Amino acid sequence: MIVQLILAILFVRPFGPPAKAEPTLTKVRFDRYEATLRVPDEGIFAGEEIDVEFRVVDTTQKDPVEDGFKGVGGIEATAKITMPSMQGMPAALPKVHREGVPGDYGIEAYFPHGGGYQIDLDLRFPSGERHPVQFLVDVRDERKTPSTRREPYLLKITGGPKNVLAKALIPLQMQIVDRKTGLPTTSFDTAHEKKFHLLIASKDLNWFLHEHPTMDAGGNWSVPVRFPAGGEYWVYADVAPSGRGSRVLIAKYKVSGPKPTWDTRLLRSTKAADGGLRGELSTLEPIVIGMRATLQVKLFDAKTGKPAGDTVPWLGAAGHIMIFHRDGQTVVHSHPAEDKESAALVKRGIVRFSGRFPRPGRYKVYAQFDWRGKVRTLGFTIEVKE
Ligand SMILES: [Cu+2]
Repeated sequence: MIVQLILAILFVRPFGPPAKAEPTLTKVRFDRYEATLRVPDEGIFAGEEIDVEFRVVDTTQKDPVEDGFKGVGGIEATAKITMPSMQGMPAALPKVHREGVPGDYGIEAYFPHGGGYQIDLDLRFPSGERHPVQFLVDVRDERKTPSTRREPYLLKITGGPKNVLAKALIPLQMQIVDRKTGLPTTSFDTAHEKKFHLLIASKDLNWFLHEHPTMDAGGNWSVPVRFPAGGEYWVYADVAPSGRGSRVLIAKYKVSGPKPTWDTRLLRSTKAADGGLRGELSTLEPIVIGMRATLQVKLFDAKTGKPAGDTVPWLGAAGHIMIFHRDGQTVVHSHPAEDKESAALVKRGIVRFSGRFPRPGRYKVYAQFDWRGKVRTLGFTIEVKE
């Protein structure tokens, strides 16, 4: 036992388990058929609408023209896109259309961020046969060239006084606009018990707010907000328009008034406290850009110094973590690890999250926990190296 422990310390500590790569599966055989997902050579990028093609062939029939098997035309298909590593994330139900060549089909997909996705297809053949098919794809992080990025939705801050003053309580009014129609979206899926998670951060990222606005029938979202100082703010809408999957939309907002009184430098810090709850942030393995990594927050009662194992679930999870790159425009999606081991650790004051860092640089990490009747917010700053 002791030997094992020493070995574990010796071997696990210095190297750590490798960051997690995502499995891929793009060719599936079923019955006498074969379905192939055609991932472009350059890969699939997050934050772009893309037509992902797949082909279904009958392996008992040779195609005399095309060097291969005969395509199966006339299939009616529905698709569902999910992320196995993020159980709470609403599924996207993209349209599937037939291409000109029999056997070729296209999925009108959109992947909100990099990582491993599962595509489930329900194929209904003209013969009456019905086959479920599952693909696994690894989606690359967003490319930097803005021209190629076309998020189909837009966060529009609509109402409120023209000149917003710091420290005044104002109704922040927003719409999620469908770029194609120019109209506000009125139907959303629920993620972590809410349809709209509103995150606001000062431009320096050191002030942070997490709220849940309410919507009227016309798609107008509203929430009272008190901005603490003059300056620029990032407004993030974490929403899932019905059937279109989860995404984070970003807008900028300007507030007039005196400058912040807080330290606006983004200094590295892995320790934080709020309302008597103290937290320490660490990573279980060295962070590799673009790979899944585990973040761990150890919680303590600041008064006694003892582990705080008495946090309770909030919005359907043991804790929530929001991570922003210094540029304010790169938001890292992270969710609590959802295995038995993790649940047992929470009782010992240890909460683990799975996250993926797309770029090197400094990141602000906000972890929130429901502890002794209140939501506590712990702000950390970490550096991710190339
Ligand atoms: Cu929320």
